[in-house]
Amino acid sequence: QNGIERPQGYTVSFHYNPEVEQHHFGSKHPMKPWRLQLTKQLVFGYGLHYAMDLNESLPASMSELARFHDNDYLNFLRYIKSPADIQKRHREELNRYVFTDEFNDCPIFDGIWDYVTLCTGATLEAAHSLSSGQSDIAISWSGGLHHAKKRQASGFCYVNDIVLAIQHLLEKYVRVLYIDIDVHHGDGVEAAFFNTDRVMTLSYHKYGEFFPGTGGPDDTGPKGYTEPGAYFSLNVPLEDGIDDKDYEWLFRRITGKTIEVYRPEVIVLQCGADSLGGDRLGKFNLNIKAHGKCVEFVKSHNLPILILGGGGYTPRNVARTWCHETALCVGATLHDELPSFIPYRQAFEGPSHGSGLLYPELNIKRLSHPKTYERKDLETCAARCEDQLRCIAH
Ligand code: V1S
Ligand code: CA
Ligand code: ZN
Repeated sequence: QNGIERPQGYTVSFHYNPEVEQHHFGSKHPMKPWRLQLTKQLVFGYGLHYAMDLNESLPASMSELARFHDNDYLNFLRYIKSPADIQKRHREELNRYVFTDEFNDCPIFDGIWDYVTLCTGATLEAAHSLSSGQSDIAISWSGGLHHAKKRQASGFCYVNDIVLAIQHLLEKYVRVLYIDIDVHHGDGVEAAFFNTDRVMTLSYHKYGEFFPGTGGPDDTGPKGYTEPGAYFSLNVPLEDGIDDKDYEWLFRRITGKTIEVYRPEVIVLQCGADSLGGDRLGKFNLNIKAHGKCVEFVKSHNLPILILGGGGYTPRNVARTWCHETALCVGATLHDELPSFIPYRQAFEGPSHGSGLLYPELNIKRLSHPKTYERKDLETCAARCEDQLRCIAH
């Protein structure tokens, strides 16, 4: 079994459906579902599947999706059949629900309903695995689609699997902490639980002339300060070029304090890999190990964790990151040389010049964005978050 053993004392489950990987948003679109195939190939190539319960999940049902989403919106996604359909029918609905232009964030593509129901099905199954006590850490890399709203697609996300999973977890747990390390603000999740203190949302993201434009320092929840959700939305807006050392320092300080003050019973961690250096859309400079340190830190609190994917637009780096984080979940140490027998091994190359792997290792280092902040900005940011957390301490 390649030296990979089952973790002792806790169970990790892995939820996926290989059909998801076959869908295409379009050649110019940054979202590439085949990054999930690369991830799975690495996970299996390293033998990590021996250390987890593997679950090929079913699509989510209409009634499961309707627990958050509007029926008319779901029916639109369900019955729009192909891009050709768009030309003939649905023009009015299209503008209402997904907008349209040449570089559309949320295009209609073949099999869109299968895609959204399969992504959501994997996350819901993972949430159920936690709530039923079957696993202690449940992983769904096709989930983490944090921008989708009740009746509108946004930022490559059509159905908000995270909101649906948290709704399920709330049937068992009193307090759910949602942490989001995608480079974008987790606006859809924040909005869905804005008015409750049973879900605390904590998002780290780039802020300022960057999609979706929300998640500023004053975005802390409803402004009537006696309302239940007041102060339970915590946002950490960051500048371009944040590096490993600074991000780790900030993440440990703010997340540690949040867990101490909020005392969640379960944690949902969105691990968007667009916060890595070298990402096609992101602006941060994190390396794979630093991204993984966030997973390790959350895991060290010994609470049930739902681990989700999200953004990540340089597929070879996304696969490396999520494989490394799967290994952290099961407690395995991986050798740095990529397994030699994985299919499409050349997909792990960088922009290559000639034959042979340019980046044959798991832990490649990529720095690409100039740093545009100073240490004192981070101190101010951390202090402001701690002030906010004092408002909910009881
Ligand atoms: N940044 C960025 C970006 N790039 C694109 C894009 C590029 C090419 C295409 F063919 C289609 C779209 N869209 C955006 C962003 C949306 C980012 C979504 C991130 C999702 C996530 O990682 O957080 C979770 C999965 N959209 C915009 O910036 C909006 C526009 C304002 C500019 C781009 N055009 C295409 C739409 C309007
Ligand atoms: Ca985020
Ligand atoms: Zn993102």
